Amino acid sequence: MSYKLLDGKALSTEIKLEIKAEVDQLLSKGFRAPHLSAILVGNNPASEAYMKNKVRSCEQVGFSSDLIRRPVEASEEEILDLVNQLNNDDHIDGFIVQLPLPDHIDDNKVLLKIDPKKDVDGFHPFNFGSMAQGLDAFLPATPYGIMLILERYNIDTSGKKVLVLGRSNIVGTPISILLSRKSNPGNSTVTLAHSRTSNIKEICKQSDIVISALGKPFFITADMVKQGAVVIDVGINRIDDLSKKSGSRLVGDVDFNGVAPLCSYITPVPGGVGPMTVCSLMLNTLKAFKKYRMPS
Ligand code: BQF
Repeated sequence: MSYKLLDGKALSTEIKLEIKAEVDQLLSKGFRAPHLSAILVGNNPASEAYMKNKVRSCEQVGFSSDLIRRPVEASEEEILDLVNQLNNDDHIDGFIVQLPLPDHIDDNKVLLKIDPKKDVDGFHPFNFGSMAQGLDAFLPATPYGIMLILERYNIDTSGKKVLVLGRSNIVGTPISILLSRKSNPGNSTVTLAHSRTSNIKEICKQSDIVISALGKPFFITADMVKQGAVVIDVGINRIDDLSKKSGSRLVGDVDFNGVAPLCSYITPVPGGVGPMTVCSLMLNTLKAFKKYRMPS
């Protein structure tokens, strides 16, 4: 039937223009531009692509930024020292450590070392806890992006049955918390499903809103989706496609062609949640600047 696309690409462009206008205002008042730094360890091709998106978005909104590269052999101690330096650098409003880190470096140890005031990815347990209690916090970028999509498209979440697939600290767990809260978007009845959940198909078929963050291409098929459902596809999976020059293409967790005709709203991949994730990082950086760098 006729579904509406939740166009994250267009929405992120719109929000980035709003951020740019705010940055121009700051500059005209004599403030410096907000600054985002990023640490990239190694040269994982997906991470390189994500970093490019982030640096380009900084340019679009008028932030200054810098990408700090370390070789894949960098020691954990070296990265912890670097985090400490960025924590203490007054010219940096926020910074991120691009994940995944090489196996010999403990992600959690590094994330714990980030000053929560500069933690614009919202991964520090302090920000996670503040978010869970409904206090002011940096929201993790992907859940924040999903909330923005729901808000700007006026999707009613109150009293709705939401199914979240995947329980990562970065996506599944926080979005399930945010949508459970007494807020708008929010006030949903949330089910958090994962690899040990039985009857996923049945639960999915009864859900008004499905948010998939599994990383399994074509996992959500038409037989699992209720007529009129809202489907948010967080998956970013590269699959072989010999019809493409590159030999591959990106797909989500959802069999888009089969599922979309059943939906009231659905996000595409690419161009859905992904661009909103990057946009949310810009919003968090602006927030860090305003909250901790401006006189109140
Ligand atoms: C799009 C990410 C998994 C693990 C680590 C636009 C991005 C992706 C897709 C992007 C992601 C995913 C990022 C599209 C950043 C989102 O057009 O569909 C932008 O750059 N993302 C990341 O930094 O680390 C990840 C996913």
